[in-house]
Amino acid sequence: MNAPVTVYRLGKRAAPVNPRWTVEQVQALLDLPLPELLFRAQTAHREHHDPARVQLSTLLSIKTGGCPEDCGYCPQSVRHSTGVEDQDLMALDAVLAAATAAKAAGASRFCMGAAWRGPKQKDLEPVLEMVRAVKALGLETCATLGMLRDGQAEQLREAGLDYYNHNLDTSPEFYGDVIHTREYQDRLDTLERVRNAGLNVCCGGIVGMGEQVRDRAGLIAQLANLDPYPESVPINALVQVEGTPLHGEAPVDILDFVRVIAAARITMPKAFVRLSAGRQQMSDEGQALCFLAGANSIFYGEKLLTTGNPDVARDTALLGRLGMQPL
Ligand code: SAM
Ligand code: DTB
Ligand code: SF4
Repeated sequence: MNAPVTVYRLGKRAAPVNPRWTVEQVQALLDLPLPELLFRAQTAHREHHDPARVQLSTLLSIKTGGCPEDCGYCPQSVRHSTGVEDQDLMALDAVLAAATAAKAAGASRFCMGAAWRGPKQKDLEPVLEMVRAVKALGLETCATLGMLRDGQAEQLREAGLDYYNHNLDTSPEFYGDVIHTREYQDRLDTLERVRNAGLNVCCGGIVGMGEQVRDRAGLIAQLANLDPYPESVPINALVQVEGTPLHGEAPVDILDFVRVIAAARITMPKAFVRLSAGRQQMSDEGQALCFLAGANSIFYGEKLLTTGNPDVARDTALLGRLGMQPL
Protein backbone atom coordinates (compact mmCIF):
# COMPACT_ATOMS: atom_id res chain seq x y z
CA MET A 1 0.00 0.00 0.00
CA ASN A 2 2.59 2.54 1.10
CA ALA A 3 4.78 4.09 -1.58
CA PRO A 4 8.51 3.50 -1.04
CA VAL A 5 10.05 6.31 0.94
CA THR A 6 13.39 7.83 0.10
CA VAL A 7 15.37 8.16 3.27
CA TYR A 8 18.25 10.58 2.90
CA ARG A 9 21.20 9.76 5.07
CA LEU A 10 24.25 11.88 5.55
CA GLY A 11 26.40 11.76 2.47
CA LYS A 12 24.36 9.37 0.36
CA ARG A 13 20.88 8.70 -0.90
CA ALA A 14 20.10 5.38 0.66
CA ALA A 15 17.38 2.91 -0.13
CA PRO A 16 14.59 2.89 2.46
CA VAL A 17 16.25 0.29 4.68
CA ASN A 18 15.26 0.22 8.32
CA PRO A 19 14.87 3.93 8.96
CA ARG A 20 14.38 4.68 12.65
CA TRP A 21 11.22 6.55 11.68
CA THR A 22 9.23 6.17 8.49
CA VAL A 23 7.27 9.10 7.11
CA GLU A 24 4.11 7.09 7.75
CA GLN A 25 4.97 6.61 11.40
CA VAL A 26 5.61 10.32 11.86
CA GLN A 27 2.43 11.17 10.01
CA ALA A 28 0.56 8.81 12.34
CA LEU A 29 1.95 10.83 15.26
CA LEU A 30 0.83 14.11 13.65
CA ASP A 31 -2.64 12.62 13.16
CA LEU A 32 -3.09 11.53 16.80
CA PRO A 33 -5.73 13.21 18.95
CA LEU A 34 -3.89 16.20 20.45
CA PRO A 35 -4.24 15.03 24.09
CA GLU A 36 -2.67 11.67 23.21
CA LEU A 37 0.12 13.31 21.20
CA LEU A 38 0.92 15.74 24.02
CA PHE A 39 0.96 12.93 26.58
CA ARG A 40 3.46 10.97 24.49
CA ALA A 41 5.58 14.06 23.91
CA GLN A 42 5.63 14.92 27.60
CA THR A 43 6.55 11.36 28.52
CA ALA A 44 9.51 11.50 26.12
CA HIS A 45 10.46 14.99 27.30
CA ARG A 46 10.57 14.08 30.99
CA GLU A 47 12.78 11.07 30.36
CA HIS A 48 15.63 13.32 29.27
CA HIS A 49 14.88 16.90 30.31
CA ASP A 50 13.59 19.04 33.15
CA PRO A 51 10.24 20.25 31.76
CA ALA A 52 10.54 23.55 33.66
CA ARG A 53 13.81 24.59 31.98
CA VAL A 54 14.33 26.39 28.71
CA GLN A 55 17.57 27.09 26.89
CA LEU A 56 17.99 30.67 25.60
CA SER A 57 19.90 31.45 22.39
CA THR A 58 20.40 34.96 21.04
CA LEU A 59 20.78 35.53 17.31
CA LEU A 60 22.81 38.18 15.54
CA SER A 61 22.94 38.77 11.80
CA ILE A 62 26.65 39.41 11.27
CA LYS A 63 26.24 39.83 7.49
CA THR A 64 22.86 40.84 6.16
CA GLY A 65 21.10 40.68 2.79
CA GLY A 66 22.37 40.36 -0.75
CA CYS A 67 22.31 36.56 -0.64
CA PRO A 68 22.51 34.90 -4.08
CA GLU A 69 20.25 31.98 -3.05
CA ASP A 70 16.53 32.08 -3.81
CA CYS A 71 14.97 30.54 -0.67
CA GLY A 72 11.28 31.47 -1.04
CA TYR A 73 10.83 32.33 2.63
CA CYS A 74 13.87 34.52 3.09
CA PRO A 75 13.93 38.33 3.18
CA GLN A 76 17.71 38.32 2.59
CA SER A 77 17.71 36.87 -0.91
CA VAL A 78 18.96 39.29 -3.56
CA ARG A 79 16.13 37.97 -5.76
CA HIS A 80 13.34 39.32 -3.54
CA SER A 81 12.59 43.00 -2.94
CA THR A 82 11.91 43.16 0.76
CA GLY A 83 13.48 46.40 1.90
CA VAL A 84 16.07 44.61 4.02
CA GLU A 85 19.17 46.76 4.03
CA ASP A 86 22.36 44.98 3.03
CA GLN A 87 25.12 45.09 5.61
CA ASP A 88 28.69 43.84 5.14
CA LEU A 89 30.30 41.59 7.70
CA MET A 90 30.18 43.33 11.07
CA ALA A 91 33.29 44.42 12.91
CA LEU A 92 34.51 42.22 15.75
CA ASP A 93 33.93 44.81 18.47
CA ALA A 94 30.28 45.30 17.46
CA VAL A 95 29.69 41.54 17.53
CA LEU A 96 31.36 41.31 20.93
CA ALA A 97 29.19 44.14 22.27
CA ALA A 98 26.05 42.28 21.14
CA ALA A 99 27.27 39.02 22.66
CA THR A 100 28.11 40.73 25.93
CA ALA A 101 24.61 42.24 26.06
CA ALA A 102 23.03 38.86 25.24
CA LYS A 103 24.94 37.24 28.10
CA ALA A 104 23.95 40.00 30.50
CA ALA A 105 20.29 39.50 29.50
CA GLY A 106 20.55 35.78 30.33
CA ALA A 107 21.30 33.98 27.06
CA SER A 108 23.56 30.92 27.25
CA ARG A 109 24.25 30.63 23.52
CA PHE A 110 25.09 33.23 20.87
CA CYS A 111 24.30 32.38 17.27
CA MET A 112 25.91 34.33 14.43
CA GLY A 113 24.12 34.23 11.08
CA ALA A 114 25.43 35.31 7.69
CA ALA A 115 23.50 35.65 4.43
CA TRP A 116 25.96 33.70 2.35
CA ARG A 117 25.54 30.77 0.01
CA GLY A 118 28.62 29.66 1.91
CA PRO A 119 31.71 31.40 3.26
CA LYS A 120 34.81 31.94 1.15
CA GLN A 121 38.06 31.45 3.05
CA LYS A 122 38.51 35.24 3.29
CA ASP A 123 35.02 35.45 4.82
CA LEU A 124 35.71 32.68 7.29
CA GLU A 125 38.85 34.16 8.84
CA PRO A 126 37.09 37.10 10.57
CA VAL A 127 34.25 34.79 11.65
CA LEU A 128 36.81 32.52 13.34
CA GLU A 129 37.98 35.58 15.29
CA MET A 130 34.38 36.26 16.32
CA VAL A 131 33.88 32.68 17.46
CA ARG A 132 37.06 32.80 19.56
CA ALA A 133 36.06 36.08 21.17
CA VAL A 134 32.42 35.10 21.89
CA LYS A 135 33.54 31.76 23.33
CA ALA A 136 35.98 33.62 25.60
CA LEU A 137 33.02 35.49 27.09
CA GLY A 138 31.79 32.15 28.45
CA LEU A 139 28.93 31.76 25.98
CA GLU A 140 28.17 28.72 23.88
CA THR A 141 28.77 29.56 20.24
CA CYS A 142 26.70 28.78 17.15
CA ALA A 143 27.07 29.90 13.56
CA THR A 144 24.94 29.62 10.44
CA LEU A 145 26.92 30.65 7.39
CA GLY A 146 25.44 28.50 4.63
CA MET A 147 27.12 25.57 2.90
CA LEU A 148 30.57 24.59 4.14
CA ARG A 149 33.43 23.23 2.06
CA ASP A 150 35.89 20.57 3.16
CA GLY A 151 37.99 21.78 6.08
CA GLN A 152 35.83 24.77 7.05
CA ALA A 153 33.89 22.98 9.76
CA GLU A 154 37.20 21.86 11.30
CA GLN A 155 38.44 25.45 11.36
CA LEU A 156 35.26 26.56 13.09
CA ARG A 157 35.57 23.74 15.62
CA GLU A 158 39.17 24.67 16.37
CA ALA A 159 38.15 28.29 16.91
CA GLY A 160 35.72 27.12 19.60
CA LEU A 161 32.44 26.75 17.77
CA ASP A 162 29.98 24.53 19.64
CA TYR A 163 27.05 24.29 17.17
CA TYR A 164 26.54 24.78 13.45
CA ASN A 165 23.01 25.56 12.24
CA HIS A 166 22.03 24.36 8.81
CA ASN A 167 18.39 23.52 8.21
CA LEU A 168 16.79 20.93 5.94
CA ASP A 169 13.80 23.31 5.99
CA THR A 170 11.16 20.85 4.68
CA SER A 171 10.65 17.41 3.14
CA PRO A 172 12.77 16.33 0.16
CA GLU A 173 9.59 16.27 -1.93
CA PHE A 174 8.50 19.85 -1.17
CA TYR A 175 11.99 21.35 -1.07
CA GLY A 176 12.11 22.07 -4.82
CA ASP A 177 8.97 24.20 -4.54
CA VAL A 178 10.76 26.56 -2.17
CA ILE A 179 14.45 26.63 -3.14
CA HIS A 180 15.95 26.23 -6.60
CA THR A 181 19.57 27.27 -6.18
CA ARG A 182 20.80 24.29 -4.14
CA GLU A 183 19.65 20.80 -3.49
CA TYR A 184 18.59 18.78 -0.50
CA GLN A 185 21.72 16.68 -0.92
CA ASP A 186 23.89 19.84 -0.71
CA ARG A 187 22.42 20.47 2.71
CA LEU A 188 23.04 16.88 3.79
CA ASP A 189 26.64 17.17 2.59
CA THR A 190 27.21 20.26 4.76
CA LEU A 191 25.59 18.51 7.71
CA GLU A 192 27.96 15.59 7.23
CA ARG A 193 30.97 17.92 7.23
CA VAL A 194 29.69 19.53 10.42
CA ARG A 195 29.15 16.17 12.10
CA ASN A 196 32.51 14.77 11.00
CA ALA A 197 34.30 17.83 12.39
CA GLY A 198 32.91 17.04 15.85
CA LEU A 199 30.54 19.99 15.99
CA ASN A 200 27.06 19.74 17.46
CA VAL A 201 24.44 19.81 14.74
CA CYS A 202 21.58 22.32 14.86
CA CYS A 203 19.12 21.39 12.12
CA GLY A 204 15.42 21.90 11.68
CA GLY A 205 12.90 23.45 9.38
CA ILE A 206 9.98 25.73 8.70
CA VAL A 207 6.25 25.12 9.02
CA GLY A 208 3.66 27.22 7.17
CA MET A 209 5.17 27.38 3.69
CA GLY A 210 2.14 25.76 2.03
CA GLU A 211 3.39 22.24 2.68
CA GLN A 212 1.15 19.23 3.25
CA VAL A 213 1.05 17.39 6.57
CA ARG A 214 3.00 14.63 4.80
CA ASP A 215 5.83 17.11 4.14
CA ARG A 216 5.96 17.98 7.82
CA ALA A 217 6.19 14.27 8.55
CA GLY A 218 8.85 13.99 5.82
CA LEU A 219 10.96 16.73 7.42
CA ILE A 220 10.74 15.22 10.91
CA ALA A 221 11.55 11.74 9.59
CA GLN A 222 14.60 13.09 7.75
CA LEU A 223 15.85 14.80 10.89
CA ALA A 224 15.15 11.84 13.15
CA ASN A 225 16.87 9.44 10.76
CA LEU A 226 20.10 11.41 10.70
CA ASP A 227 22.61 9.26 12.52
CA PRO A 228 22.96 10.58 15.12
CA TYR A 229 20.01 12.94 15.10
CA PRO A 230 20.74 16.66 15.68
CA GLU A 231 21.45 17.90 19.18
CA SER A 232 19.37 20.99 18.44
CA VAL A 233 16.21 21.08 16.31
CA PRO A 234 14.82 24.54 15.49
CA ILE A 235 11.18 24.44 14.39
CA ASN A 236 10.32 27.77 12.75
CA ALA A 237 6.87 29.08 11.90
CA LEU A 238 7.24 31.00 8.64
CA VAL A 239 7.65 34.70 9.29
CA GLN A 240 5.96 36.18 6.27
CA VAL A 241 7.87 39.07 4.79
CA GLU A 242 6.40 41.23 2.06
CA GLY A 243 8.31 40.80 -1.19
CA THR A 244 9.15 37.12 -0.60
CA PRO A 245 7.38 34.52 -2.74
CA LEU A 246 5.83 32.93 0.33
CA HIS A 247 4.24 36.13 1.55
CA GLY A 248 0.49 35.61 1.64
CA GLU A 249 0.54 31.87 2.43
CA ALA A 250 -2.19 30.77 4.82
CA PRO A 251 -0.67 31.06 8.31
CA VAL A 252 -0.15 27.74 10.05
CA ASP A 253 -2.76 26.82 12.67
CA ILE A 254 -0.95 27.02 16.01
CA LEU A 255 -2.31 23.60 17.00
CA ASP A 256 -0.77 22.09 13.85
CA PHE A 257 2.51 23.80 14.74
CA VAL A 258 2.30 22.31 18.24
CA ARG A 259 1.89 18.88 16.64
CA VAL A 260 5.15 19.30 14.73
CA ILE A 261 6.97 20.25 17.95
CA ALA A 262 5.53 17.17 19.66
CA ALA A 263 6.57 14.90 16.80
CA ALA A 264 10.10 16.34 16.95
CA ARG A 265 10.20 15.69 20.70
CA ILE A 266 8.99 12.08 20.40
CA THR A 267 11.29 11.16 17.53
CA MET A 268 14.37 13.00 18.87
CA PRO A 269 13.90 12.69 22.63
CA LYS A 270 17.35 13.87 23.73
CA ALA A 271 17.50 16.87 21.41
CA PHE A 272 16.82 20.44 22.36
CA VAL A 273 13.74 21.30 20.34
CA ARG A 274 13.65 25.03 19.72
CA LEU A 275 10.44 26.98 19.35
CA SER A 276 12.14 29.28 16.84
CA ALA A 277 10.96 31.97 14.41
CA GLY A 278 7.33 33.06 14.56
CA ARG A 279 6.93 33.57 18.31
CA GLN A 280 6.14 37.24 17.92
CA GLN A 281 2.98 36.27 16.09
CA MET A 282 1.99 33.67 18.72
CA SER A 283 -0.04 34.17 21.87
CA ASP A 284 1.44 33.30 25.26
CA GLU A 285 -1.00 30.38 25.37
CA GLY A 286 0.14 29.11 21.97
CA GLN A 287 3.75 29.22 23.13
CA ALA A 288 2.79 27.49 26.38
CA LEU A 289 1.34 24.63 24.36
CA CYS A 290 4.64 24.38 22.46
CA PHE A 291 6.48 23.99 25.78
CA LEU A 292 3.94 21.38 26.87
CA ALA A 293 4.63 19.59 23.58
CA GLY A 294 8.33 19.39 24.45
CA ALA A 295 9.94 22.58 23.19
CA ASN A 296 12.80 23.47 25.54
CA SER A 297 14.69 26.22 23.76
CA ILE A 298 13.85 29.61 22.25
CA PHE A 299 15.49 32.49 20.43
CA TYR A 300 15.79 35.23 23.00
CA GLY A 301 16.15 38.94 22.28
CA GLU A 302 14.08 41.38 20.31
CA LYS A 303 15.40 40.46 16.88
CA LEU A 304 15.88 37.21 14.97
CA LEU A 305 18.07 37.98 11.92
CA THR A 306 16.09 40.68 10.15
CA THR A 307 12.62 40.27 11.69
CA GLY A 308 11.20 40.82 15.15
CA ASN A 309 11.09 38.49 18.14
CA PRO A 310 9.39 39.04 21.53
CA ASP A 311 11.43 41.40 23.69
CA VAL A 312 13.14 40.32 26.90
CA ALA A 313 10.39 41.82 29.06
CA ARG A 314 7.68 39.80 27.30
CA ASP A 315 9.68 36.57 27.53
CA THR A 316 10.60 37.13 31.16
CA ALA A 317 6.92 37.66 31.92
CA LEU A 318 5.94 34.57 29.91
CA LEU A 319 8.46 32.30 31.61
CA GLY A 320 7.35 33.76 34.96
CA ARG A 321 3.70 32.98 34.23
CA LEU A 322 4.67 29.43 33.30
CA GLY A 323 6.98 28.97 36.31
CA MET A 324 9.79 28.10 33.92
CA GLN A 325 13.48 28.95 34.35
CA PRO A 326 16.30 29.56 31.86
CA LEU A 327 18.89 26.81 31.68
N1 SAM B 1 22.35 31.67 4.77
C1 SAM B 1 22.47 30.59 5.66
C2 SAM B 1 21.63 29.40 5.28
O1 SAM B 1 20.63 29.55 4.62
O2 SAM B 1 21.99 28.30 5.70
C3 SAM B 1 22.20 30.95 7.12
C4 SAM B 1 21.06 31.88 7.48
S1 SAM B 1 19.43 31.35 7.03
C5 SAM B 1 18.54 32.84 7.30
C6 SAM B 1 18.98 30.24 8.34
C7 SAM B 1 17.61 29.65 8.36
O3 SAM B 1 16.66 30.63 8.78
C8 SAM B 1 17.01 29.11 7.10
O4 SAM B 1 17.48 27.85 6.76
C9 SAM B 1 15.53 29.06 7.43
O5 SAM B 1 15.20 27.81 8.00
C10 SAM B 1 15.37 30.16 8.48
N2 SAM B 1 14.55 31.27 7.96
C11 SAM B 1 14.92 32.21 7.07
N3 SAM B 1 13.92 33.06 6.82
C12 SAM B 1 12.86 32.65 7.55
C13 SAM B 1 11.53 33.12 7.70
N4 SAM B 1 11.08 34.17 7.03
N5 SAM B 1 10.70 32.47 8.54
C14 SAM B 1 11.16 31.39 9.23
N6 SAM B 1 12.41 30.90 9.12
C15 SAM B 1 13.25 31.51 8.29
C1 DTB C 1 16.72 28.95 12.48
O1 DTB C 1 16.25 27.80 12.34
N1 DTB C 1 15.98 30.04 12.60
C2 DTB C 1 16.81 31.23 12.72
C3 DTB C 1 18.23 30.62 12.79
N2 DTB C 1 18.01 29.24 12.53
C4 DTB C 1 19.32 31.18 12.01
C5 DTB C 1 16.58 32.27 11.68
C6 DTB C 1 15.15 32.75 11.61
C7 DTB C 1 15.08 33.84 10.64
C8 DTB C 1 13.74 34.49 10.56
C9 DTB C 1 13.68 35.55 9.54
C10 DTB C 1 14.60 36.72 9.77
O2 DTB C 1 14.64 37.27 10.90
O3 DTB C 1 15.27 37.15 8.83
FE1 SF4 D 1 20.45 33.12 1.67
FE2 SF4 D 1 20.17 31.68 3.88
FE3 SF4 D 1 18.28 33.45 3.13
FE4 SF4 D 1 18.59 31.22 1.72
S1 SF4 D 1 17.98 31.36 3.89
S2 SF4 D 1 18.36 33.30 0.89
S3 SF4 D 1 20.80 30.93 1.86
S4 SF4 D 1 20.36 33.91 3.77
